Amino acid sequence: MTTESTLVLIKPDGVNRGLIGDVISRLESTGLKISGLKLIQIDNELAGKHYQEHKEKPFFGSLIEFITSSPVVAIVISGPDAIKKTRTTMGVTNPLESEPGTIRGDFGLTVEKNIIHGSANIDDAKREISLYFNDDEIINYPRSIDNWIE
Ligand code: IDP
Ligand code: MG
Repeated sequence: MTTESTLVLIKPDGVNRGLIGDVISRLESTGLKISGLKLIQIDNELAGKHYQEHKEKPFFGSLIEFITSSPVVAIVISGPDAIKKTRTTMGVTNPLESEPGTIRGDFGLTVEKNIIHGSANIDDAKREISLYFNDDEIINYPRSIDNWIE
């Protein structure tokens, strides 16, 4: 078990469909901790940096258009194995293949508009968190329940 941090985005479809609360509630109820949170309008430059690994993909243009189409909620989630636990809670990329009970499985229909982003690994998490948050926007604080989840 390693304590780590991951970047979550509630994508434009999640924000516009009124799912911010549901998504945050599911992540919070795992026991993971919110250590950074903001509403942000992603511009083309930030979108390109965020999705740099997909630059050559046929869906890249559409993905950039989608992720810049409205504000998103950016969240830093921290705790034991936060990266893997967040990905498991999200479901897989395609909501059609995501199990019921996962965020994408319960709320999504199409592979592009799949509600939520979560960093894939520790290097991506560090890089992505620094794209969205300054150091002083991330707060490490103890919760009285921490002893019950770690
Ligand atoms: P992930 O979000 O599960 O890590 P990635 O493969 O990293 O999935 O893709 C990033 C995002 O790009 C996906 O969440 C989805 O919004 C979009 N995407 C991935 N594959 C496709 C596709 O085949 N068509 C359209 N959009 C896609
Ligand atoms: Mg990914």
